[in-house]
Amino acid sequence: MSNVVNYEILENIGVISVNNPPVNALAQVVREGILNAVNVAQGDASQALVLYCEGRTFIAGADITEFGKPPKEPGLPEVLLALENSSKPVIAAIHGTALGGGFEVALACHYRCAVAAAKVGLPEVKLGLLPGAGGTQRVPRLTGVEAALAMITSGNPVPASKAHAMGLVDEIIADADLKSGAVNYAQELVVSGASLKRIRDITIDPASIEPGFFDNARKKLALRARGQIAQDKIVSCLEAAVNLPMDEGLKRERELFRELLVSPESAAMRHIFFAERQAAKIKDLPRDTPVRDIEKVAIIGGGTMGGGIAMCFANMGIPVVMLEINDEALQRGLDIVRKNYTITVKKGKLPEDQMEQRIGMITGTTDYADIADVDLVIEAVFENLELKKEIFTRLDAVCKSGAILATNTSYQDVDAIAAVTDRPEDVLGMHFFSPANVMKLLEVVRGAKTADDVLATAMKIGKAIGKVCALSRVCYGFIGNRMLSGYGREAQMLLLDGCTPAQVDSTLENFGMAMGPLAMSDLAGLDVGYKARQSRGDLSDDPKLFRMGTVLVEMGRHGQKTGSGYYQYDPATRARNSDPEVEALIKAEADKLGIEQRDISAEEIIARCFYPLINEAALILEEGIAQRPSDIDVVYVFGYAFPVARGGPMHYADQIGLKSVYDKICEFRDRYGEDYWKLAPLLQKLAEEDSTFAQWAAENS
Ligand code: 3H9
Repeated sequence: MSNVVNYEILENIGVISVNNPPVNALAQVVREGILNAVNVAQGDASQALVLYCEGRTFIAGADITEFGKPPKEPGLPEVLLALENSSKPVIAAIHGTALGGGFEVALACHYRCAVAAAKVGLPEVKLGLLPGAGGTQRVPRLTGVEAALAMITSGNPVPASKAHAMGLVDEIIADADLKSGAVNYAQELVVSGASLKRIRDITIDPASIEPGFFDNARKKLALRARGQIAQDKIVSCLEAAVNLPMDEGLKRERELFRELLVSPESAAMRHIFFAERQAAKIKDLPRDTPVRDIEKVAIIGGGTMGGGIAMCFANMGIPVVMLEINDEALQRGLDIVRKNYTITVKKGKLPEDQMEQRIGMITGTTDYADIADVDLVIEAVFENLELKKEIFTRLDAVCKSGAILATNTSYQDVDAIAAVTDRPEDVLGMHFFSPANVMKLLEVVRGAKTADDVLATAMKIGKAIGKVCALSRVCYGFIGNRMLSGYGREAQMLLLDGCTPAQVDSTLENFGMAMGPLAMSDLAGLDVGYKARQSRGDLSDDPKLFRMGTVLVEMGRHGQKTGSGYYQYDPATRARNSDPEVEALIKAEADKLGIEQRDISAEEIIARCFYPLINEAALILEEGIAQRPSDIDVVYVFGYAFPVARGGPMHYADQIGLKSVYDKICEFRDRYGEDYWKLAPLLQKLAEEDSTFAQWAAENS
């Protein structure tokens, strides 16, 4: 037997132990090892079998790195069949996270026991897949179809206690040592003469399903998970679980799993899975770079951003001091935090006592002396470089030696901020995205002098508070906002060229964006962009540039907050409606500028809006601002709601082909001029070599 899977007999129980770090994924050697062990156990003295995993977790799923490669025997279904058909009861002993194929292994066993801290789940949908080894057939037989639908289409893991209540887990093991606890449980089952409980023997009565249930589910999912084709196929599998015998249901599930496995959506989502983990690694920092302890945090500024950041730490039980300029502003900040938590409680996502506990983690002050002992300060005041410099001068004077001083700036020069301190090595950017307690992305901005342990600490604490971290060097807007500039510009230019706001937004929403750029500007406030443009000296004075955004603000149409912007908003429901007045206004502005309006295709809208992102990203890579193309994808998927099923702008560009992106940009350059469409040399080079960003990354890793 391989070292990866061991088999031993403890008293009268055969114990199969899997040891395939880091997460015991079901690589070929694991599948083969389990199959062999089950076969051996059929002829030995054991009276029951326990399937147990060493290390931090039970099997966390199929080995995703094997997807797309030629399949190797034995396949997972064969292993599951052997477990299910064992003549002796098999008990899965779960700790950590039993996920995907790992949980499907457990479901093929006759019993499942788990430690209280364990979680079980079928997260395949997050990889653009569906559970391909019986999950869609066995879970509904235990939980009922509705609960199974919720579990499989969300992909979210379920804690052991809930799984127990749902019937997915038979026993919670209280022993500190799971292995011996599971062996004891197995012995109890043997003594009681427990039967071979096979989930396949349960049938679901089709009459128990309300008419229209599956159609309604499909409609809801199409809205919630735009562009994610796996959702619809999961519904089909559940229908099969209700209407077909088990083996036919399994066959249907397998067919649909295979279709998804070769889909571009799943390739994109698997790309993002690995990209997210890769982004957390800093190329020139060894994995064992020391980190500083973060036990107390200060947030400077109690606005929406500061309040959201404070919540991220409070949620993890890390005490936070919020510092504001005066008592009134401080109270406002603390009130924002309470309001946000109250909304979460009302949605049923947080028990009230936990809300009070979390709010209790956040104290307030107006005195810098009160933050002298914190380990990390995050400044989150408004975007004014002089103000930020003033704050960092004060922080330098008051904070203890070794404290990390971070700015949450979205645009400003982190090096200029660091330079006002006597400890630029302790300074970096930690750029959260609004609302900070919700958005997953954290751009960690490395200053010219930022120390290695400061960076490593920021990455670690970012992960601890549930963020996906990506590293950026210093430039105006860092990775994300720097790229965004061309996207917003073209969305507005398209209006002058003949599009309506609804046409631009709905095209990009059909592409998969959660919200189109013009509706998004209305949400953020058109005055925000207007003010930001006024403070920039480097923008061209071309009257076409950001024309409609400027005109609307000057008319008092600031977006949702004034009830109108690019759209009109229903005061009661906030629903957006096209506004003929805006459409006439756009036409009038185009006339004034001598622009002949024309019909514009969806294809052009997509290219005009997204290709500037791709071109700017190529510059960002060449300049070394981002470490890798996949980091840029992570920034866009987690910070800007770029559709995960497209894999981020760089993966998307590789899929369409860089030559085709390049040719289109050349066409736009010839039509609109080099000021707006200046080709990135890296994009040109890769296009001419018929290469991809992924290939470039592999050569430059
Ligand atoms: C499936 O099961 C299909 C079946 O239905 C049907 C089959 C027929 N494979 O996340 P971490 C690596 S689909 C290969 O940082 P954590 C990961 O890349 C699968 N590698 O740790 C990283 O590598 P590195 C369904 C994997 O503690 C390292 O392990 N299952 C896999 O924060 C540590 O990962 C899932 O989707 C894998 N399955 O979180 C579960 N999983 O160190 C996916 C991880 O080189 N996994 N790696 O960067 C997870 O959600 C998290 O990894 C987990 C641990 C919660 C388990």
